[in-house]
Amino acid sequence: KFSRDELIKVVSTQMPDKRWQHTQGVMETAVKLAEQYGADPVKADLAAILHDVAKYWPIETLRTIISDNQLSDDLLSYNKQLWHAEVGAFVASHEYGIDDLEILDAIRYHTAGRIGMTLLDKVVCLADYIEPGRDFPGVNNIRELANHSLEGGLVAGLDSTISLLVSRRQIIYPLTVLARNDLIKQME
Ligand code: DGI
Ligand code: FE
Ligand code: FE
Ligand code: FE
Repeated sequence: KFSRDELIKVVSTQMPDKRWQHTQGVMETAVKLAEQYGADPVKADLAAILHDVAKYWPIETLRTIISDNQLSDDLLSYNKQLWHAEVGAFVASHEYGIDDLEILDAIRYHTAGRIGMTLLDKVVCLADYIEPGRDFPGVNNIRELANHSLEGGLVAGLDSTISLLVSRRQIIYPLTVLARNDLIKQME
């Protein structure tokens, strides 16, 4: 079992400095959102530390881990950028001894989202959009919405991703659309 400090060490050494800075931003933001919206800040911190652990692994390594371990292999038919989340949850469990399913799910669904996102899923996914280092068109609007509504901020984040994919005529992973629709229903 890894201590928090050990996790920080092993995660930060498998990514470029810039990505580690992003991760630190997600840690800080996820803890704040957890405190504001009633999720567990300790779990939010751990999920944030690990969420992008596999982001810079070779794409063929990600593919092999997903297919050899019967992970959600429908992902393999969709954008490669989705794969690091599934593999991140797998290594958190199998390499780093994380046995808390809530933490593992928050890592697993931090990119795609899912139907019935838990409080912790929402906190980590939204923190990933709005951490202080993020700078994309519309990010300030999402930050503002996040001050008032966890679901509202997250829908705006997913909308920005979906719009970007549409504008590039890229395939959208269906679960992302289902996650977005489900969050809107929760807000009604
Ligand atoms: O890993 P990060 O860059 O911090 O953020 P992320 O895990 O949310 O990133 C993923 C990228 O995945 C994002 O720039 C958009 C891209 N992507 C490609 N297809 C999809 C997708 N994201 C979602 N949510 N759904 C897709 O179908
Ligand atoms: Fe990610
Ligand atoms: Fe991230
Ligand atoms: Fe406001």
